[in-house]
Amino acid sequence: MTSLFDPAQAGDLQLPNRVVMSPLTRNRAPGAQPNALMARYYAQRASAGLIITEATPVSHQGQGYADVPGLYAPAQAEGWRQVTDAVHAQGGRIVVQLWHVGRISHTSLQPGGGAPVAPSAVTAQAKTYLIEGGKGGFVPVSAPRALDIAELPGLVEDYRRAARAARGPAGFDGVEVHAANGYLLDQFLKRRANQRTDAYGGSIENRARLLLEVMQAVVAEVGGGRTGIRLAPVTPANDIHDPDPQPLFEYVVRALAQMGLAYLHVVEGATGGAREVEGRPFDYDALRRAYRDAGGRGAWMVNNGYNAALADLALAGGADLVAFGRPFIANPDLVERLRRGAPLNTPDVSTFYGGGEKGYTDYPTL
Ligand code: 8OZ
Repeated sequence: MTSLFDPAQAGDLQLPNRVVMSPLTRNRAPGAQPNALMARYYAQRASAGLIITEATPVSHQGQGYADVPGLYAPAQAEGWRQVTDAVHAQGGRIVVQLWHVGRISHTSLQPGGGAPVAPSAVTAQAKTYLIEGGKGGFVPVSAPRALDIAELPGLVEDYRRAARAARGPAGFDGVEVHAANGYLLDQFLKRRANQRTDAYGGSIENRARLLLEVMQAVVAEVGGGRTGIRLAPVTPANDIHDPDPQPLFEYVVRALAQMGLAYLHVVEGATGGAREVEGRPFDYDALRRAYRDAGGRGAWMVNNGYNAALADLALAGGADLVAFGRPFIANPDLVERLRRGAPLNTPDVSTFYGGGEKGYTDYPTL
C-alpha cells in the first residue's frame, strides 16, 4: 500500500514524500514584495514533498488583496529568489502559484484606481482584505468591468511572463496555475460569472478557452513537467457557481491530459470548508478517470480537510499526492509529525492574514 511517506514523481519533479504544502494566503508582503521573513517561513516548511506558494498575482491588475506578493516586476523575482534559495538550501522543492483575481478586487488595489476586470460586469457577493493605516479588515469587492476580447491575449502574456520569471530569476522548480476559488480563470469557466456571448462565453469549449490558452502559454514557457493546475469544481468561494460542473470539468481535464502536466490539484468541496457542498454533488473519481482515460499521466493531488487517515484512503483510492493547508500553518514539521503520529499545534486564526512573525514563523517544531 502506498503511504504518504513514499516518494512520488510529479512530471519532472521528484518528491521525497506525498505531503504537499497547499497554497496559503498570508498577506505579509508589503508593497507586493517578497521578503526575508517569507523566506524563513517557507524554509521552515521545506520538508514538505512539495511547497506551493501562496497565490501570487501575475500583474498589478491581478492583485486583489493587501500585501500579497507579486511576480510581475524584476524586484519581485529577486525577492522570490531569497525564498527559493532558502527552501533549496533546506533540501526542499517549491513552485509558485500564478494568480489573477479577476473581479475579486478593490479599486484601491487596481492600477490607476480603476475597476477590477472580469468576464462580465457581474459583481461578486464577496469580500477582499485591505490594510489601511496599518489595520487590516475585510471589505466588499468593487464592481468589475467586462474584459474586451482584445485584452485577452495580454492576459495570457501576463501568465507567460510570470512563468518565465518563475523559472528564471525567481528560481522556482515550477509553477501552478490558479484556476480555482472564484478567481479570473474560474470566473471564465463558470456560468454565473461568465455571461459573454463571444468565443469565450456560452459553450463549455468557449468558457474553457482562456484557461487552456493560459496553460498552453505557460507549458510552452516552462514545460508541462513543471506545470501544475488547481481546480475547484464546486467550491462556493468568492460567490462562484456553475449549474452543471461535471461535464465542464471533465472537458477541462481531458484537454489538460494532452499537455504532459506535472500534476492536477483538485479542491474537493468548499475550499477550506465542508468536503460536501449542499446542492452541488460532484464525482471526483469520475473526474480522475476522465483524465486518465484521456492519457493524462500527471500526479493527482487531492485537497481539503485531509488528515492522515483520510489521506491513506485517498492514496488507496488512486490519489498520488495530498495537500495540507491549515496544518502547515501551525506545524512547520508537519511531515515528521504525521510520520510519528505526533500531536499537531493548533493554528491561531487571528494571525492568518497580515501581521509579522507572530503566528507565522514562531510555531514550534517537535
Ligand atoms: C484566503 C484569503 C485570500 C485569498 C484562495 C488565494 O482562496 C486565495 C485566498 C484565500 O485561493
